[in-house]
Amino acid sequence: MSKKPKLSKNQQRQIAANRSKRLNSDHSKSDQDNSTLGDAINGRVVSRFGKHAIVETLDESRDQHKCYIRRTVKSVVCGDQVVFRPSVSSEERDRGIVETVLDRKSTLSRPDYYDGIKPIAANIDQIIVVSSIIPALSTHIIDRYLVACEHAQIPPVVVINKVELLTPQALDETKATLSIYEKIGYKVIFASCRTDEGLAELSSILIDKVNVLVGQSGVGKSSLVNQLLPHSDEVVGEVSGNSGLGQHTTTAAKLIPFTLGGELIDSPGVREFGLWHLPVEDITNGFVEFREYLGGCKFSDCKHRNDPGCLIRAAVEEGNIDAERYDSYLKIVDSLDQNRPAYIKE
Ligand SMILES: Nc1nc2c(ncn2[C@@H]2O[C@H](COP(=O)(O)OP(=O)(O)O)[C@@H](O)[C@H]2O)c(=O)[nH]1
Ligand SMILES: [Mg+2]
Ligand SMILES: [Zn+2]
Repeated sequence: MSKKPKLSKNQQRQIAANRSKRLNSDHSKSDQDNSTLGDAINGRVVSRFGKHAIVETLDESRDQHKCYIRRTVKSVVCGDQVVFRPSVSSEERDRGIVETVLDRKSTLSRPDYYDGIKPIAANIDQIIVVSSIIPALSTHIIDRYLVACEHAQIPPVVVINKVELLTPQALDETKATLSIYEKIGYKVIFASCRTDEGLAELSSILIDKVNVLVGQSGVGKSSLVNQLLPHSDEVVGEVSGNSGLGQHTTTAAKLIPFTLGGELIDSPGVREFGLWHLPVEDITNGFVEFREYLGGCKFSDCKHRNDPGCLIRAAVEEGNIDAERYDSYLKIVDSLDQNRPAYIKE
């Protein structure tokens, strides 16, 4: 049960109205005198905070401009492709302005108590799902992230970190367990920040892509970023603040180039992106190996449990769908009902 008070529809509407009134009232600077603005050009948002965005030009120079955001622009997030007018004034307080946001090819979102589902980053090419041997390897948690990636339609890669802690025999067993992911089309990389195992392979798949790293606290995300970006100074061993529902993440998402190529979008909000706000059908679709059977069950509202004529269940029994993945699926569906906030209908 959520500890948050339940608000009525009317109360929620009132809060949203008050909020947007407040946001619009102190926006006078965002429509500053046009004489300090240059011609409109294309750019990309590399950082987003408060009423500002840092926009980088797309040419070799990659000049960065601090910009306000035009009132008519609904949302701007890190990774967005935008049209903006840079400031041509020498006054530090003058800013450029983001005029429009181009269509996103992918969006990472998170639930927000007042605003519903809120985008947190855009145009991500690949999600690195990090898991580790210690505290404990959980394929169920990997499955949850994979579903979220499938839903966002962003290809994931699975990284298992801290493998130097395993005996050769235990490593073989772990590889056998995880071969199920390779069978259904996911790449799995076994890595160690201690021995550098797998890091060259990981580096090579990041090149030319905008990446995010997700995974539970303690699996080694910051350690991996430090290996891939030696000057990044990520704090290792730090548990990121609980930026749960309704609380705003204070650390801005930012886009950082990797030393060997490719880029990383990082922020606590991005790292914690999850799937509890999804409807059941999206969970089902998020299990890629289920897809070929969907629509074929005897009953159109099949829950894929003990329903007669269920093709998913039959595929599990025949060994065509991995039983652990199927259990994982049921567990995720069961967990949804407990976590779904009042404003999202099933
Ligand atoms: N044994 C071992 N420990 C690691 C490895 N990578 C990270 N750690 C340790 O795991 C802990 C959590 O790492 P951190 O990078 O902060 O994880 P994050 O919470 O995902 O950012 C720290 O004590 C790291 O030193 C690894 O490859 N092997
Ligand atoms: Mg960390
Ligand atoms: Zn079914």
